[in-house]
Amino acid sequence: MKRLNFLMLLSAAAVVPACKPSAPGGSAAAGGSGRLVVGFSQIGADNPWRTAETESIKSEAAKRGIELKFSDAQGQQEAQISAMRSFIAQGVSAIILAPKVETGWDAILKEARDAKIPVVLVDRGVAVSDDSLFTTLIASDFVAEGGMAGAWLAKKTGGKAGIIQLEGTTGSAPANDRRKGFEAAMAAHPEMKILASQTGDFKRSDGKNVMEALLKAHGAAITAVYAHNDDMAIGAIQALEAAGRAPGKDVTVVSIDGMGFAFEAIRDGKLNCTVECNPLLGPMAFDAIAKALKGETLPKNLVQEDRLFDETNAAAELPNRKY
Ligand code: GYE
Repeated sequence: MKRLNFLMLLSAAAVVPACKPSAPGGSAAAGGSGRLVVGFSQIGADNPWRTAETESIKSEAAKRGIELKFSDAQGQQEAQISAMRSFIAQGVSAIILAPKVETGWDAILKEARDAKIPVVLVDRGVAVSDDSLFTTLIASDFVAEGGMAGAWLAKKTGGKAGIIQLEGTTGSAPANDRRKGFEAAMAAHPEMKILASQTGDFKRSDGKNVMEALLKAHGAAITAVYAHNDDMAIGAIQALEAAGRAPGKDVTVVSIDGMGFAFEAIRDGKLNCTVECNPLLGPMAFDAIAKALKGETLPKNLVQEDRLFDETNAAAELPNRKY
């Protein structure tokens, strides 16, 4: 199967310049070697989930003999836009974009479309006026993830809790939708109260700092933490322990991502539940690019299926974790 994809891409590389005259130079010109050239604009490297995604895309490109132009925007949307503009100017055959936030992409996506360069979105969606501005989005259903976390927490706490919600990066699709899904699940439980909801920017250190401040403000009323990713949950666990609380026992902690270290925290009794969100999107991203370059129309959303893990099933899964 891998071999087949590789051959498909090679033949796509050979025909692209001929059927896409307006793509500046096509793949052969951009690479100078006849290899397919793809640009990847990544948000940054601020947590292990994102690093796992970057690795997956880099290693899949290498496996398929594709030249990957990689740009790390260090958390800046403007830098992502500049990287995309540079990929377009260099005449790449396709672009992979992991968009930091949902809004502000219309103009640059239009530039890519005008240059006939397909853009595959990975891991986060965008809010654009016209969905022909991108080829496809390969991501999890974040509303469903938040809903799964919320339903699990309601069951675990018997429908009664004082909750701190640690949100992801403000304006990002996973923060918006994980909040939406969780809050919809809470709406059915009048005694599940969200005491405070604050961003920890998907970072462990921010999760810890925010949790420290919220522990001072809400003290013993806090009986649960819902973190939009595992890193912030680990930061919150550290803050809870420093404040003399027992995360996993007197404070129920639920998060999202399903990283290996979250499984270890479940094993250690400090984290109660994690909802998986797969970062290994390289194979699907390059399959999508191969199809797009052959002129196939792809579904707008290729949804990843996510599972939930807690003390009942995490130990059996831990040895199989790939990220
Ligand atoms: O949950 C988080 C990362 O966009 C799905 O971003 C991704 C999220 C992931 O920073 O850990």
